[in-house]
Amino acid sequence: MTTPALLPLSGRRIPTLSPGASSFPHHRATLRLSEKFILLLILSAFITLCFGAFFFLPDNSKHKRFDLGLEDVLIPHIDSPKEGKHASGQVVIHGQGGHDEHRHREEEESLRDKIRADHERALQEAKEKLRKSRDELRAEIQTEKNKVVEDLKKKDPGPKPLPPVPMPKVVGVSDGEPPEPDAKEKRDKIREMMKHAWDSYRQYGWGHNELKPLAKKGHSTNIFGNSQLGATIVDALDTLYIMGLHDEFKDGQEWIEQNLDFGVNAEVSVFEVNIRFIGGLLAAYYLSGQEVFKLKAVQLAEKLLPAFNTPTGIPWAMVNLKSGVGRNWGWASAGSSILAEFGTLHMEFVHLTYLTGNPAYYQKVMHIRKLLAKMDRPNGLYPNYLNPRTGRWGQHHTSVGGLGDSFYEYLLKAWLMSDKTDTEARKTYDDAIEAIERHLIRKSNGGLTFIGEWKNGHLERKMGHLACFAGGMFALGADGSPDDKAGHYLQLGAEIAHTCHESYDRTVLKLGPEAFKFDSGLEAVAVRQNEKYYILRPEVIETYWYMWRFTHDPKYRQWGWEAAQAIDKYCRVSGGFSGVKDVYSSNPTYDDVQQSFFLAETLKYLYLLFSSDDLMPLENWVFNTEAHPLPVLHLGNITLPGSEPAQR
Ligand code: DMJ
Repeated sequence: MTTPALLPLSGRRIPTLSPGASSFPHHRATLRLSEKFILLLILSAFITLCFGAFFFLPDNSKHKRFDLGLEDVLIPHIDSPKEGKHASGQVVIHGQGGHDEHRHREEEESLRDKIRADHERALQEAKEKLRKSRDELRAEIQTEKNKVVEDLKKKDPGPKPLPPVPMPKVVGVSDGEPPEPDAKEKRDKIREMMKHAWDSYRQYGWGHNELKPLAKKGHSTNIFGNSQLGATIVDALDTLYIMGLHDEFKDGQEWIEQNLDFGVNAEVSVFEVNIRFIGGLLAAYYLSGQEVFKLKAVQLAEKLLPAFNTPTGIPWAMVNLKSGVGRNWGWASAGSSILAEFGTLHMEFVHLTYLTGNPAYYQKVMHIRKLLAKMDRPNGLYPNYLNPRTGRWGQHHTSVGGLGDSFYEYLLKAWLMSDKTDTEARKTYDDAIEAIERHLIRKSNGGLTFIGEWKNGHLERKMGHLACFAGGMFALGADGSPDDKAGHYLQLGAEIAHTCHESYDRTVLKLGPEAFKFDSGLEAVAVRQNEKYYILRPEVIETYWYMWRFTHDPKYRQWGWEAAQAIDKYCRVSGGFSGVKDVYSSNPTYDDVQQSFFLAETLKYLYLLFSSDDLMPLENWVFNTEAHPLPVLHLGNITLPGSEPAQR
């Protein structure tokens, strides 16, 4: 399960060889080598002895035989000054007679002396070797072996070190202590909640993906392929760092160094692993500067690449980390891939290309963008399903909530993350939002702005908790929107924040349901039992935070605090925090899952809401859809490798 640890060595990185692991092939090579060495030794001694014996034969016979051989092979035949073929077929050079003959004799003599001296020296060396004791010989062989191992190490320095890239300026990783004592107190409380969530996981679920806070044991779901990848550790790292929980951060880092292995036979969700693991590891790397996070992110990213081997280059939803075999969710329309899944890779993949110099990541996401740009869009809307074999849309269902949400988010964030140079992404975002506003956003009879869902030509007046993130997205995208509509989009963000707050406020627990309706006299309330749950989701609090940053309207802190109190009151148990099954019941039952995104997102957004704005300023950081902050890449006139015409 362990991977070779990397240690710095004079500016480069080479693997430390663990015994019996990566050193094994070298060991085999040296064994073969020592056998060869002994054979060679014996052979050279034998040959030398033969030659030696030959030289010590009586002079006459020795000279005669030698002359014959040399003449036949080396000495030019003297006949004519031209080169030509002898009757025997040998190539001969014809010379001039007596003087030459004398010179040849001298040359022959000196050559003979040289050969004799060489052979005598070789014989002497062989004799000395044979005089050496076994131990001396062994020691010599060992020295030779070590030399070979060293040479091999030099030739094979293990995993290719990543190219040095300028670390983007990481601004705003400050303490962020708010000047208002009241905000400080609330922030301390959020930090305490994070401690409780982390400590509980540490105690009962360490190494598992998530925690069952009531059963007090590990938990996992199919998005992680039922393998123990420590999702909560990876997802929580940057929150711990931002909150200054450095011992806990170190604990997490140690687990990752020693245990996080992606060579497992696990079928994982490409999207979830990208946003939680790659996003989490990259953010931890940028915040802490610890190389291990970057290396793990790259190792994992390599495992995801086979998912793109489809006829269209639209990735499969799932991939087996070991075999690289991909497939789609059984429930997805007509074997389709999901818009919010294949459309939520851009931020992380651009950073991967930036950090590794490998153009593959950038090219994969740009290929997806190009392919989507060429497709017809019903009413300008993007359906949630796209078949990766045929390249055709599946069911015409459009949503800014589940299945669609972060696709739109990443168009905007691609532009922001590129220091606003990726204008293609911005234009695609603007066009998509315009169509969404025209076809999906409505006002309820009670005056609440909501985002419905488009299903086969019909607007469903239902909004999911997931769609509540869009309030923050509209506010974040306000600046830079076309036709001077910045004020309009900030207002739209505020209206969505208000509606989502209503969905919380109209429940018994003051926590929002999974989905709520604006139909038949209903205003922001859930109807079906299976829509009444709250699973510690972040989207409403996320929107409060963005709205706070852009307006500093104190109501957003107030609303955030209401949610924090409700979570602490109704979701907190002795073994962590749990989701609840019915937010309209005063006596709710627990779902017994502490989701990893509770630590990655919900608590992070709450903490930032009560911090000063100089902690993670939005000019320098862009939060991925799992709230993992990635720095804006001020690439200037540097082009990313692969930014030439995209290929697959
Ligand atoms: C998170 O994993 C991400 O925010 C994702 O984009 C949507 N759902 C969950 C949280 O609800």
